[in-house]
Amino acid sequence: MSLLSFERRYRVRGGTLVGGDLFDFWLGPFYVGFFGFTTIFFTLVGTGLILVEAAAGPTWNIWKINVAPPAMEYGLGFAPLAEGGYWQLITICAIGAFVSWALRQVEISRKLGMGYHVPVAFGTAVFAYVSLVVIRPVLLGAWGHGFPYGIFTHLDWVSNIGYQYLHFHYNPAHMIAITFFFTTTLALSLHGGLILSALNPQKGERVKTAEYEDSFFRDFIGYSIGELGIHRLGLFLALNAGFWSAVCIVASGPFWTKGWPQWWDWWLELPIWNI
Ligand code: UQ2
Repeated sequence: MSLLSFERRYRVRGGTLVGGDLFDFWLGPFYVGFFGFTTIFFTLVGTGLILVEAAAGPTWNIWKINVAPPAMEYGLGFAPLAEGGYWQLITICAIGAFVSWALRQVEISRKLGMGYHVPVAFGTAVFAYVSLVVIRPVLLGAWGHGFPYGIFTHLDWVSNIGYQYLHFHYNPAHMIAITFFFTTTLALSLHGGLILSALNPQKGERVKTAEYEDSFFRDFIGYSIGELGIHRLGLFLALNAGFWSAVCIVASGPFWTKGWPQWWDWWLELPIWNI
């Protein structure tokens, strides 16, 4: 079945969460849906607000443009536009666009009778962002704890928060997150390498089957995780990378205020050292 005839066959009505049949149509290759509209709406408004704030700011240098969150004094209230209000509206638009994008994935999954793995995966990345600009600021009592929207300024923010906890690499959840990020790249490089080695042969060579892929890893390390298994592992590793990133930053402040090196004092305080 060619791709076009497949798409015609599976471009079915229904599966919408909101709006019934009203938004249930395609624009060229794109499914629209209610959440297609809300995605476009929030994206245009949010991007427009960034441009408005940039126009009021001191520079058009792309590296230096900055949209700062409100000062701590505003707590969890609304700030005047030029004093963090733009940041607040832009954050609302960003979350609106990201959540709309995820719900559009849900509608397409329902339409096709597929699992929700894609929106769950994307939702984990959205959760990591929301933990930085909503969950942690709310737990700390001020929107000023959110990170600034600027290329250099968000790097400065990360650096400053790191130093605030003396040595962020001692944060155990940060360690776990990094380990998952690195293991994700290991798994994807193994998988990508294996698939290309089998399915993209030299001119005149035959494409190799899944048995070759299994045999490679059985010969190599005595174990093959399998065609389905490698994708389960990849999703597991990637979701955990995002999840533990969220945990490590929400822990910093709301649940731990000292330097992260001191967290490890529990080891020195174990009663066994007093024997
Ligand atoms: C595999 C397999 C694949 C793969 C890969 C493996 C046929 C096409 C990459 C090998 C992966 C293993 C053994 C797991 C490694 C574990 C970690 C934590 C990185 O067996 O089956 O399918 O792509």
